[in-house]
Amino acid sequence: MRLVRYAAAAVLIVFTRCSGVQAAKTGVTPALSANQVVIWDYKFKPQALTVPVGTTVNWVNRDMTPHTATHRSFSDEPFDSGNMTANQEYIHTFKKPGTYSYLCVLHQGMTGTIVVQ
Ligand SMILES: [Cu+2]
Repeated sequence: MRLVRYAAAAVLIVFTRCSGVQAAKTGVTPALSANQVVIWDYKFKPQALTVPVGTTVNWVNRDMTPHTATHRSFSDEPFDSGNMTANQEYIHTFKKPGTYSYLCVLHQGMTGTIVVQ
């Protein structure tokens, strides 16, 4: 009887550990809201986003590392989030149609595009 209880406890522990691993795997990518760019693992997700004129786009940094979303321009609407620390957000409202390429000034391989129609 004592042995059966021990075995049942062992099975429960193994089961709990396995389901814990599965939860961690499915929880890797943070959920995206409409008109939101999530910064995750040194990438802008989605990398390209198309929105109508007048849309407010929200960036949120889910990395522990600071990042920026920066579009420097004299010809259309420049924007610059400045350094976003972990979980910090930045918003910009796009008033003119165009293709806005942007990057993280701290990691210049991190690039994204907002297409405003
Ligand atoms: Cu960065």
